[in-house]
Amino acid sequence: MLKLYIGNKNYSSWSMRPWVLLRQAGIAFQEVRVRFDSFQAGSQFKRSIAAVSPTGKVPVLEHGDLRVWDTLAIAEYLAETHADKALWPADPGARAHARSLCAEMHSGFGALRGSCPMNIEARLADTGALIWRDQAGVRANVQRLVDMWSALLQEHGGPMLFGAFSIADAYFAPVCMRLATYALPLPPHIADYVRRVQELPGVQAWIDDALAERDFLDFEEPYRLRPAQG
Ligand SMILES: N[C@@H](CCC(=O)N[C@@H](CS)C(=O)NCC(=O)O)C(=O)O
Repeated sequence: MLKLYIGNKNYSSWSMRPWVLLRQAGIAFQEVRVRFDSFQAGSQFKRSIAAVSPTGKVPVLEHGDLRVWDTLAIAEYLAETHADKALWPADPGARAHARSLCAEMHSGFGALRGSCPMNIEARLADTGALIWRDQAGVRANVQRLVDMWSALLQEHGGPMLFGAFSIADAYFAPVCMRLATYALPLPPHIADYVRRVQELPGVQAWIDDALAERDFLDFEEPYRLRPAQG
């Protein structure tokens, strides 16, 4: 049985990607949640994760004696071991394109990631409006997403980036959550894609768990003093 080590579902954008991929593809796995804490050396999180990964980070996939860390490596391992699930697009050109996007996500979008950390439970439209007004880097990152997604949705006809759901959509699922939380301005066809991603059963299951978590962590909260009511 595959085992996936993840962090808090409300906050851990990297954990969300392989979890959504596994769930959406219908691959059975066991989830092991390692609660976030300060990330200081010697913290409970670091001690727990040190037992399974040399990086001290989540996600980590365990398959028997094998451990795979880093999201892209996990996605590639799942694609290789579950060829029947077509996790990458079938066409080699489309597959190379999808890999480029995931690599770009992995190493890029620093302004959006830095200024708009994932926080599924929060509603931060006013904060998002200030970020949008003041941060050209965030506006440029969102424009890149709009250009990239528009071209793919047009080329492949939707509903997902390469037609059917693929690793690329799992990769951008946490980005969709950020765009929604901070209510960043989007053209209607891109807002529709964001909504479709949020409505995928695998994403919905993650969101439901994140909302049920109720684990407010100050160090993950640059914009809030307390959790949402209710
Ligand atoms: N490149 C890594 C990034 C993993 C990562 O940064 N994970 C965060 C949680 S979302 C983490 O474990 N942070 C702990 C730390 O920074 O000490 C991947 O793709 O998996």
